[in-house]
Amino acid sequence: MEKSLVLIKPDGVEQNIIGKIISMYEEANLKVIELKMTTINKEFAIKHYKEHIGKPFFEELIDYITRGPLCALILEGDNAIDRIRKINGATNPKKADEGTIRALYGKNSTENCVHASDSVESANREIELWFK
Ligand code: 3AN
Repeated sequence: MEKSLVLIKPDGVEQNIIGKIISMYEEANLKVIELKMTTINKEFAIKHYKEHIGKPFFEELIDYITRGPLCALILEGDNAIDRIRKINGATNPKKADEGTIRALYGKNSTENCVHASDSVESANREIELWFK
């Protein structure tokens, strides 16, 4: 069993689609094992997105992720990390496969509704950061 840190980011919360998004994971047999609503500050956001420091979209990304409440979850299941990223779809919603969360609800490459860990190492780091 694998665990992944998932965020329903502020644009997802603003659209009132937390339930719809969680249903898509549950229908794929992924289990919610932790869940909380929280608003993060810039210092925490920089820790979460530290691999993107210096990229052209970094400031915009930090402003966006701190602008309001988000929903943080730990999901668990077989091959959870890869399967969740498939359910989420490509970073750019215009390139995301039909039926994925980002294709359905994402606005652009910054405001793309959801985050999910991209490896076992980042899942361990992100779970420690968000839930310890
Ligand atoms: P993903 O969330 O698909 O793994 P990452 O880890 O490359 O994407 O990027 C983290 C976040 O940074 C994305 N979810 C998105 O909000 C933002 N982002 C990534 N690439 C871009 C880009 N080219 N322009 C604007 N924002 C971006």
